[in-house]
Amino acid sequence: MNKTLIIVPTYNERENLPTMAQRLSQLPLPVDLLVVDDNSPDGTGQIADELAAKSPSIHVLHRVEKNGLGRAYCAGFGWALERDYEFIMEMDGDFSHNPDDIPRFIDAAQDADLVLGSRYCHGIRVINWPLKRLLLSTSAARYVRIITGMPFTDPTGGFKCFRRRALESIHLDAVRSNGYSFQIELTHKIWRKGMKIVEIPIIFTERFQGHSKMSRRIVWEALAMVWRLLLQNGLRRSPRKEK
Ligand SMILES: Nc1nc2c(ncn2[C@@H]2O[C@H](COP(=O)(O)OP(=O)(O)OP(=O)(O)O)[C@@H](O)[C@H]2O)c(=O)[nH]1
Ligand SMILES: [Mg+2]
Repeated sequence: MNKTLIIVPTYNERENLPTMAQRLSQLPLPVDLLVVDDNSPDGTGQIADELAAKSPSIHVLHRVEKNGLGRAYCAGFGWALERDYEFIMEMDGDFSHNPDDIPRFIDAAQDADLVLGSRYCHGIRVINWPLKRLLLSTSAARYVRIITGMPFTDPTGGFKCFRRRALESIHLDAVRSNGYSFQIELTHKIWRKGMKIVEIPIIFTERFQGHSKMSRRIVWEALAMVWRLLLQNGLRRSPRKEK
């Protein structure tokens, strides 16, 4: 067993998964892969099982139905915490996140509780997004910063590395959100405890095929979640120790 686990939630990623597994196995540092598949109709789960049968560093969690990214990640975190992983990462399975960035996350995580991959620190690095989508994302980032006081440039990003202690400090069962607000909620829960969070720059590449999952519902969920987080933090815009 390696010390680092990369959790990749999948829903219809059969074209991407084998290449992803191969790219991970070629990294300069050894990592384990956990695929969390929500019974993908395209058979991604079966492909994951075949990969796992060939490699002891690949694992699969099967879930019965499509239940959203947030639920899939929480299941993956629970699985990781039952084992001895020290570095636990979130990463998309569609190559929007570049697996070659993983060693930089692990470097930064030596001295942090949570490392956030940021598209927006020191400039904007997003490939293949319409301007509308980019404006929505950067405005969301500003909104989160203003309301909650969390000083990060990219709070909705989904390329992250948690130290074990950071995940152990939160009640995964109490995580409510599922869309982009899931990322905000998790980071806020760790930040308000006063844990150390750092950002590193990443390049995000939107998949060139398929449709955006962005919907009004996801936006509303995030808008409302930010206020709930402010309340949960006693209306403070800075970290505090929780009891
Ligand atoms: N297990 C699981 N994985 C999912 C679910 N929804 C998306 N994923 C996976 O999560 C990763 C990111 O999802 P995408 O579909 O690229 O969604 P996104 O990047 O947030 O959305 P767009 O950029 O708007 O397309 C991919 O690996 C997906 O296969 C889900 O409900 N369950
Ligand atoms: Mg994507």
